[in-house]
Amino acid sequence: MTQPQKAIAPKFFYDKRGSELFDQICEVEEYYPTRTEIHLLKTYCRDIAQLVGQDCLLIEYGSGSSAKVRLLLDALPHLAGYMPIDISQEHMLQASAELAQSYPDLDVIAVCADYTQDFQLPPYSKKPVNHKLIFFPGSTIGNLHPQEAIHLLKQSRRLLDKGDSMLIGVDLKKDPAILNAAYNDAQGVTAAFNLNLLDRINQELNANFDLSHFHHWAFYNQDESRIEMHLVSLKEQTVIIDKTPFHFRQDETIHTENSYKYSIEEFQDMANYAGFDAQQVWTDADHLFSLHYLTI
Ligand code: AVI
Repeated sequence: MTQPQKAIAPKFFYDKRGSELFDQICEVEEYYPTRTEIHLLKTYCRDIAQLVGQDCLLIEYGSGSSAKVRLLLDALPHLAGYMPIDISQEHMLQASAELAQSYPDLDVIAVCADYTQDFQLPPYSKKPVNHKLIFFPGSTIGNLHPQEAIHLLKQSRRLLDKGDSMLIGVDLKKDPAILNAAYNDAQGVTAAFNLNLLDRINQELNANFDLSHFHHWAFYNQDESRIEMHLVSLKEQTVIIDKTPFHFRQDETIHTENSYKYSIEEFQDMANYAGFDAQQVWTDADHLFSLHYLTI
């Protein structure tokens, strides 16, 4: 907030209310990524199962995508275990407990870690593991700058052995009108999700943001191949955060999120650069979203 371009990292969106609003975004008509990725998983889970084979340890980055991981859990034969990795312990333990109820024979090993930072997998020896598969759905990789995305891929590669793989959802470049609509839904759910950040700062950092004096703004930045989300100050104002005043000019913004979009080739090049082989890619008929199967 002290930089010339005020900015807040998008990971701060996801408090309880923010996570609920994100779940609602996934349901709105204009936000195609979730339903398209689910469609791809449903259509190709048998192909994925064949590539992975038996006794797989399924590692998931994040644990919020229970509907998606269930499709894999149902399709993969004789799983060695399921290891969700999430920074939010509370969220992960709840999601893991629900999965353990639905899959009583499944060995669930919940790991509390930040998968964007360097970390090690805990030793796992309960059942023989023939293959490790990292599942990273939702195009969450798009919320990282491309340099950070490469770093995450390299870090993921270090967790794997020869023959192991990564299944990753990546949102595709497309008509900017479709992208702009997806981040400006008519119901205003994305706007509420963006503005919730200010509510969170008010509550957690003793601040006095007036939400009616800020506006949600999302647009596709073609030069950078990314959706940018901002909160725009509708007037000149001063906001106090934990006793420190922050001045806003009229129309000054807080940059809250980038969501990078890639072509299939661009993402494959990035994966290659990070040491993966792009073995298989699936996309929908409208080329909205891609699911990449990478091996090492
Ligand atoms: C989580 N992430 C991939 C979403 C995206 O599309 O970048 C977050 C989001 N922001 C606004 N709508 C959805």
